[in-house]
Amino acid sequence: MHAEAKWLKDYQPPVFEVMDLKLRFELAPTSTVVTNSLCCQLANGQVLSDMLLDGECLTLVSIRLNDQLLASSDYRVTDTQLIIHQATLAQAVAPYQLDIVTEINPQANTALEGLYLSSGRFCTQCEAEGFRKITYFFDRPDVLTTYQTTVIADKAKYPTLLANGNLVSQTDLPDGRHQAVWVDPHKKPCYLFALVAGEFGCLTDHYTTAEGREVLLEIYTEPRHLAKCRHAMDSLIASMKWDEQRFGLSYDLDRYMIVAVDDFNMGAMENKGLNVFNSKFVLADADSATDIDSEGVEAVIAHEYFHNWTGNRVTCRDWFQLTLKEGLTVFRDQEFTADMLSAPVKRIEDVRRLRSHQFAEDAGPMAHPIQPQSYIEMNNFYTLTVYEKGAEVVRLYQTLLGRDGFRKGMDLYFQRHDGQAVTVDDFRLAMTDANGRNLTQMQAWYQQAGTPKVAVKITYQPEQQAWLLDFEQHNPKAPKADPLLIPIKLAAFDGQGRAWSLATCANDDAALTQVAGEWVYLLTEATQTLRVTGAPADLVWSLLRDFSAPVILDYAMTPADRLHLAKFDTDPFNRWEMVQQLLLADLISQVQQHEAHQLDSQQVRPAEAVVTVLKTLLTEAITDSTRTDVDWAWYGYALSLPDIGYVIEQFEPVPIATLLQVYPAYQRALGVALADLWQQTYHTQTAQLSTDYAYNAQAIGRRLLKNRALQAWLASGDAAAVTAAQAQYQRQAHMTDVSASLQGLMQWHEAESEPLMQDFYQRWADQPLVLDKWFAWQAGYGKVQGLSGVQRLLEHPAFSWTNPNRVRSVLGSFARLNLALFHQTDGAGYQWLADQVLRLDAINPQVAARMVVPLIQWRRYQPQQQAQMRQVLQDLHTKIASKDVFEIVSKALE
Ligand code: 0A1
Ligand code: ZN
Repeated sequence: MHAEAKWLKDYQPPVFEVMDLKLRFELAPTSTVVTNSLCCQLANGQVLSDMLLDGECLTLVSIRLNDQLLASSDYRVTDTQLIIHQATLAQAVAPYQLDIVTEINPQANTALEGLYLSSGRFCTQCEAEGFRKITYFFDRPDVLTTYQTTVIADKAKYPTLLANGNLVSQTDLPDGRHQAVWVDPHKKPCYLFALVAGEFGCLTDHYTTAEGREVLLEIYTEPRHLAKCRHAMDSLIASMKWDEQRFGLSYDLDRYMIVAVDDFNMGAMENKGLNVFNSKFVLADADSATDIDSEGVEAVIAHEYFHNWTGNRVTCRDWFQLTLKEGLTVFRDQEFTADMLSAPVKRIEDVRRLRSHQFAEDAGPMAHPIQPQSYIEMNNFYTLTVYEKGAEVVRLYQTLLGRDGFRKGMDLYFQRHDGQAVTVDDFRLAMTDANGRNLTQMQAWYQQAGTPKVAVKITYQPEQQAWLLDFEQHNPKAPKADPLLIPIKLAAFDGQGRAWSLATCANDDAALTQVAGEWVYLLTEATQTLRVTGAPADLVWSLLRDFSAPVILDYAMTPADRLHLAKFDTDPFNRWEMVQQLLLADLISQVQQHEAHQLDSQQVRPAEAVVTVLKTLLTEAITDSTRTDVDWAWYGYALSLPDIGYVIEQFEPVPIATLLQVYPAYQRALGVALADLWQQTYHTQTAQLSTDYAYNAQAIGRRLLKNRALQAWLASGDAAAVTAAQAQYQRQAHMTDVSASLQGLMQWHEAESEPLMQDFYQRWADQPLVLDKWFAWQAGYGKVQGLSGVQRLLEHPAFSWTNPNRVRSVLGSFARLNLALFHQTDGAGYQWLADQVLRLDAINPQVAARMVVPLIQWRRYQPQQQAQMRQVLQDLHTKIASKDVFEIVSKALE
């Protein structure tokens, strides 16, 4: 296969400017007719040339130019373009009025890009380049125009007809059809276009903006799911209010619509005034959704809403700027969730995810800067790097400038660029100019792939009472790259655990500044030393507090210092971090000993220091269990092992077979060592939780800690834990508890989980989102039946290759969680996944490209796994049809 890459350096501004676009859809499942009336002229300073309109999988019916039917010699059609010859245009008078009629087949569209059907309902997905599968157009984000959309369909089958903007008319037509006309007054790029038609129920509410605009809020879903939309609506209202309070940003149309569909490639899409969502991020009630699901709904609803300003009002010049809207919008949704629930816990969750997944991406063959330089398939670049690392880079501005300075920068950004398609440099300049700060060095964060490392050495000179903190930054993926601007938030605590004020030290280092009451040391050079004089000898340094930059801190702390900070640090993030580092160091050392044959799995057990810390935490949690001012989720996370994904990253090469023995053995031993305390924590937290479900930080935190304790107690093998988990399942209090009991049993007592899993299936067979869990748990934790058990899931009548959520729940969970089967020694796990990717590629390349990712890390493993994975990838490379999978597999084999 041959596929061309697109490069940022080749960017050219558009030749034509579009003044207006009118679209008319006559909807029918296998043959929808699209009439596109577009009015355009040469853009400023451009000279006439051929007009190139993007279009794929379209059947051209006719083209008129200024009302004259064009002959086939006036234009040319390729697989990807409609080209109207310069000579044809030269004979016409500008502005050019083009009327293009095409036909498409939504029912055959299993790639779910463009116009497609989800459970008989029409919907669209245009980002990144899906609009070209709907009609011929300039499918690029820097061509903005106003849209009028007329939707015509059978009224009985498709009673609801929606498009962007405001509804201007709705009329009945002959033959049982009806039509709706929508007008979006805001200029937008075509990736924000949306259309929806079908049978829906609708939950409505209202919001009055700070500017006094009355906004109608509507959530559309399958009628039977209407009762599950309340949480999404509350989240939307909270987001609208938050954006006004924090950023002074109000909504700008009279209507805000959200539509939930079951078949969707990603989480959701911020189309102007008409968001289309994967139903997973809309539907949630206590019975059917876990706390994590509900938090996901709240965050994604907010994320899409926030895009209205960061993405829609100010959009991207080209797709290389994707992080301009995504990094910024993820940062905004993170800040929102922090304000809604618990800020430290949200930070911990985000950093865990970043380290377990984004760091791996940044260390593997798909590593790219947050502003990539090239791509073959843009859809492959909706990555953790662009989104999550991008959000960390936006956070750096706030860390450097403070909240007020950041807000000033945002205000200037909107003042300058509202209605424009801009670049990440424009964002940086707005931050720079609003604050009078030179932020040129921030540019490097956009240009380097790889996770930077910051090595720290700390020494004390008693004669001078001076502390020397030596910092050295380097990026293994970009060894020659310029140094980055890295803010290190820091503090120090004395022997009694009292915070030592850096203000009292004699210090004239300009790189040490105070931002919003926190000390920040700015790294700008490859090596730098901070000298702090007049300070006592017993200080323990707390570095990179609140994870102030997305780097790997290489700092060999003593276990005693870690324990000291775990106890006294005033930054909850770093207190958590210290416990995690103790656990991680212990785990790594046991894996190494096992590799060196100094230890077998039976002998794996946590070090005394680890047991002591966890014991202290558990005892606190038990003693304080009635208190209502405690962040219980913090305890839940502090008492959890580092993700296996993060542990895997600590090794090169990864001794996967050993790791897969040691990690569960360690979990088991930790369960045994503290079994009584896990049990008591479980019971004391259960006693504090009301049987009624409440969605707030306290209750969520208590459930998280309680279920973490159940997990650990189950791992201990104690029969009483099994009974407790079974009883928790039988109580059916809410999905958070049901899910925790089943997952715990499946992981540690698979045989006992079986009757409950059957019961679960009976209860939930008609609820796709809940059934996804049933598939995911078996694919992720089922071991007894080996690979054939996973294969059987694909043959289950409820499995569907065309539903991305279902596919992810089996293939995704298998490769991410069922590591023992995925890495089984004969390599059959790799082969199985590759076979499924190949099959999926013919149906939905975008999702197939995501599913292949676990295989591309092959170079990180030991020779046997390397050879097996490489073989499987090479084989796939020769067979694959889509450029989506091709790009990823090619990069992996480079
Ligand atoms: N812009 C959306 C995510 C999204 C991206 C690509 C899609 O299709 C390829 C769909 C949705 C967001 O950030 O929410
Ligand atoms: Zn987004």
